[in-house]
Amino acid sequence: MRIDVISIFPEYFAPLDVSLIGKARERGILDVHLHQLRDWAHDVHRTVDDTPYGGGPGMVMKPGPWGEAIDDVLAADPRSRPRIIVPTPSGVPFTQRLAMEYAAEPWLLFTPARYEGIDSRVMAEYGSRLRVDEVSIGDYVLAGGEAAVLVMVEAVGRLLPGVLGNARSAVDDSFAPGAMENLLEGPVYTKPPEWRGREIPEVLLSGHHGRIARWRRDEALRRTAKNRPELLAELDPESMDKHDRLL
Ligand code: 6GU
Repeated sequence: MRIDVISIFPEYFAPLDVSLIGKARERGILDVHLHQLRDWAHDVHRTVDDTPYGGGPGMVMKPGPWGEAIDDVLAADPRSRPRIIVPTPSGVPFTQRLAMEYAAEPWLLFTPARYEGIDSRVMAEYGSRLRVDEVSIGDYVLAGGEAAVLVMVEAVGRLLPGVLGNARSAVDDSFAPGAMENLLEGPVYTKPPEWRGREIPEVLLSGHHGRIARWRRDEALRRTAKNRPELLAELDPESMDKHDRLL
């Protein structure tokens, strides 16, 4: 997969050199291209923002530099087209479902903004030619879209074939489609069997796979009811087990 990011802070993406995503890049699974938006601003101050039409606080990112930058990135591979992802707190929620959709794309282009966002004509212009998604990572406001891009690249990158050491680890994720869809993962334990007087749940030592699966599902239901009660309402009745109790 190819990923392009256009930003006034390309240094912000240094973490993409590290860990899971860094390894995926070394192994050629991910091809990341970072671009400095100001390279497409042509005045001496390399200006990328201006005051908002209609008044109001803050600044808006000018369409000119974004248009030229995106055109040049699109020209890098005229035989293909990226899905464009515009991070904004006003966007649709970024979910595991969307991460899986993005993981199936050959090319993603992220356009994180600072200030009050990008002149809306940019999204209208490219939205008429390619898929443009305005996406939010949660109900809070960041100073810019860069941190949101790091979040999305990590969520997408770990789904690419060959990135996770153990392909099953993505299968059992909270929010992954399947029997446990919309249930949070329950608690996990490792050695030693006793730590500071605390023992691990006995069932995990039983070797009884049926009882362990039942226990894990009960814990997932309990944790979901406690931390995310609204998710229980969305549980697919088809995915419910006859032994499920919603306590
Ligand atoms: Cl994608 N950008 C900004 N600036 N704030 C956010 C966000 C994105 N998602 C949640 N808050």
